[in-house]
Amino acid sequence: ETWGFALEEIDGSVQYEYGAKFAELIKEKTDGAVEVKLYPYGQLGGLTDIYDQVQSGAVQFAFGSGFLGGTVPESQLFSLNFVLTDDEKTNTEILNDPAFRKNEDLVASYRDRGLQPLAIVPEGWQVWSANKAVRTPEDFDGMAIRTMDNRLLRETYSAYGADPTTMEYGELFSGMQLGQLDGNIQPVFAHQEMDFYKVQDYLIFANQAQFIATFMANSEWYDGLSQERKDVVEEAVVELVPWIHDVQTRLNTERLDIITENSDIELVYLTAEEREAFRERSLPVRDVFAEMVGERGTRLMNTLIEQVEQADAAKVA
Ligand code: 6CS
Repeated sequence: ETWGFALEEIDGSVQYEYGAKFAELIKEKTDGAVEVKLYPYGQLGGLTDIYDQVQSGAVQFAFGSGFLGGTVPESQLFSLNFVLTDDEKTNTEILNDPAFRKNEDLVASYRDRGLQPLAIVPEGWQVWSANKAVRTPEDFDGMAIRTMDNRLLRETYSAYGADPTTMEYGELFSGMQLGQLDGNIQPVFAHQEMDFYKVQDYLIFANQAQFIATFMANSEWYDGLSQERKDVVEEAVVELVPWIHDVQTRLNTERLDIITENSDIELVYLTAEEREAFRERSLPVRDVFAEMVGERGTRLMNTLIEQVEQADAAKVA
């Protein structure tokens, strides 16, 4: 038996590491009866092709992140800025606590589109790149910054004063090289492995959001699995939560060293005060989300916000 797993990223990425470990765990837990075959980004077409293929059952599993907003509008929740805590480990735990990961509203919003959400995978902070040091919303003025294809991100970067531009992942390098784009938003590992840093002068750390992908299955196929197979998938998913957290933090740290060793790119870290100016501008975008997704999605957003508040309060106590 072979299960196909489509990735939005190339060999060596966080999603690839996750997929390879998932394959290893599944093989082990089924005594070799199930093999998971990975399809790294590019093998099955573009990003939306990946979602089409998991929806149609051509592959059993896929990752879905920013571009998934067109397919599962509620998934744009993971594109909201300044919603999570400042601590990546805490965020990973909140998102994968059964209270959120198995939340009825979350599951229903994916299942309505033929998808079963299994895990929520943060892959590191979203870091801006640009050809100037962006420290204020005014610095974004007139900048063509590439966002993944969802309305929430476009609204967010418009609120910051930039000109959001959508482009496929595989076209970004030339888009920046040719000057069609002035800026980009990626976790550090992606700036490195896709060579984006070679055509940009600054990396700007605002800790405004983490890059978050949903690990998901075709729901009809998933429903048809035996309880034993479902348990195997669930066990692997649970084991992978702390495992991928460690991998992503290590990859993002190591790749930042590669970037600074191989280029004279400048690193800019926003102060708390500088971040605040962006945070304020991001708040009205929550209303845009609510308006786009209606009652169910709004309830889900409020659940997440509550859990973040509880985690922050527990930390202070
Ligand atoms: O920016 C993008 O389109 C892609 N970036 C990453 C790090 N993963 C997948 C996503 O589609």
